[in-house]
Amino acid sequence: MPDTYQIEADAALGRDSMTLSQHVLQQLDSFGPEAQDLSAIMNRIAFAAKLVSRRLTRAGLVEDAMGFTGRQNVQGESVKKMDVYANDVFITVFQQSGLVCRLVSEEMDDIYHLNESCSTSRYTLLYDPIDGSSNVDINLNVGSIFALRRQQGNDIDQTGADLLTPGHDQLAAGYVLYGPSTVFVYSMGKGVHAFTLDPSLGEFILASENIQIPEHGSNYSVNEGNFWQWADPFRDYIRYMHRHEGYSGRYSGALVGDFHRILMQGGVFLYPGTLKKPEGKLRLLYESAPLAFLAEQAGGRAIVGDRQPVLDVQPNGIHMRTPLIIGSAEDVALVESFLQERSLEQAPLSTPAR
Ligand code: P6P
Repeated sequence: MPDTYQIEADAALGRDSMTLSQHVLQQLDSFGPEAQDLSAIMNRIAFAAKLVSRRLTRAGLVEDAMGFTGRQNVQGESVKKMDVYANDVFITVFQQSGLVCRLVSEEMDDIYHLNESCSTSRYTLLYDPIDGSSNVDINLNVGSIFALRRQQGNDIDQTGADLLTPGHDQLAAGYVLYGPSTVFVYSMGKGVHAFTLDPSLGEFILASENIQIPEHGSNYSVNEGNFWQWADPFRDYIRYMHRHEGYSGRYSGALVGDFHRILMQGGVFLYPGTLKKPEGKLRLLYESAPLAFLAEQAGGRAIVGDRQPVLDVQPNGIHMRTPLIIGSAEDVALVESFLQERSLEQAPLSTPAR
């Protein structure tokens, strides 16, 4: 009978040896060429995350790492130096890899073709290289968000029209949270799994498997500074939060950190449409849809302002925005009830009373 030390040592080795690439192969239950490619792609994303994490850790020490570039991106947002660095990292780690043919990034107006890989790869990576970059200069958490899609057809005209399909078509999705530790969360449609970067190994080590969002949580995460710009159902919902015990407002200004809290503790994150931006602020293809994929894989929900599931939305462009309500099933349903309430009031009288 092995002694306790041996059992604990074996458990530690077992845990420490479950790296991201091994986990992906285990998830795919295959060692075939496609599984190897997907494992290599996830490993490349993880390598990009390590480079970004290292830069963020040193940002206060490295000349010219923080602050603004003076440019605006396709979103009309001021571009931070860290946005540019992180975007360049993702391009660099996939160049000459043969793994990904096309890149779609918040920081690039158009699809970026890695032509040297397009003859061998059928994959497109869509990503927000640094989400929440306003937090970079004040050393608060930021993240990267990604989605992987398989190319449909040959995209001869290079318009990427095949990418404009609902989020159900995503092959994989995930994010990296750059916080006190760097956490890599992903799903390939078989549950949501989290890995923590062990700097001593330079590896992402499995931390949690098959994460489930609690059915309900006390957190509601929204920028209440936009209250005056919201439609009445959202104002009524926030008033309900204020008047009922058991709710806590938590909002970091960085979607990845706010969503990770919801994933682990439950609750709901909202970014409704506003008077200025009725379509909302968050981008569908590389922010809302990847997180919606994860939320549904973890037993939660994600809808847009008109109660449509995020994953059903038909994109009209690679930088399309949608409102986002995402989190625990019960807490999303509570927001939804206010949307239904309002639509019932506006509905014809024949609608049955609730
Ligand atoms: P606001 C960051 O710019 C971001 O895209 C998300 O990470 C975040 O949730 C949101 O915008 C914050 O926007 O309008 O509340 O500052």
